[in-house]
Amino acid sequence: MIIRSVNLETVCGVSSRLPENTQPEFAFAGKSNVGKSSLINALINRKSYARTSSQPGKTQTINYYRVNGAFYYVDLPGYGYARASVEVKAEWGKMVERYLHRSRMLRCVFLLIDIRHEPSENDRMMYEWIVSQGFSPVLIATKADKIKRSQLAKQLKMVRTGLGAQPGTVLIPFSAQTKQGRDEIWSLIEERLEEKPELSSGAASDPPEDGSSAATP
Ligand SMILES: Nc1nc2c(ncn2[C@@H]2O[C@H](COP(=O)(O)OP(=O)(O)O)[C@@H](O)[C@H]2O)c(=O)[nH]1
Ligand SMILES: [Mg+2]
Repeated sequence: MIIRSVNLETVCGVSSRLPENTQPEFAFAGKSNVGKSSLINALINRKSYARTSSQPGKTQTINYYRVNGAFYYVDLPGYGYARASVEVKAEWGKMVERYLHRSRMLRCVFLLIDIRHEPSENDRMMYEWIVSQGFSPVLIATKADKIKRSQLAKQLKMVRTGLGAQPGTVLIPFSAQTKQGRDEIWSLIEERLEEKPELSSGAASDPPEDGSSAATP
């Protein structure tokens, strides 16, 4: 994929309105430090455009990077800081849920899991949220350079099983260091750009399931 331009176009805080983009979005979800920003940097061919290694407790935002004036990479806030306060965790959940529920232009959600570790309770919850909003997440096993080649198959199986991933779920090992997996992810993005959205009905017009829905503006 040829990257001609990248722009950090929108940064949304907890209470900000989500932008009503008219171009396709590709979202990146996963726990803090799993490598979301590093993956986005690799996909836009920049060393450090998307911020890497943010500090714990930092303000949680949804960042929209517009690429080639044609589509967006959406960096979702990370989860799983043990030290994050209960309020921060609740805010994070609301933001991510609202994003998944509302974004009509969302073409694909990438869920990143560290290839070295068994998926956590939070990872499974994230997986379930994505599925329950009607998407089939593409799994990215990050930091593939940190394991031996001989361990690859075993670790990928652990990620799949640990998440309880549906059969046929795409799982791509990736390394920001060696760029292993980048071409495969690019091809997938190019394919999805050609296709119609995964959700045929407008998710945003769905009535909330109950009064406690987080998806209220
Ligand atoms: N060895 C290695 N380190 C990585 C890789 N991806 C990310 N990291 C490191 O992991 C840390 C967190 O990465 P970051 O992209 O900020 O994670 P984020 O919090 O999910 O956005 C940083 O120190 C990165 O340099 C990778 O593929 N290989
Ligand atoms: Mg980041």
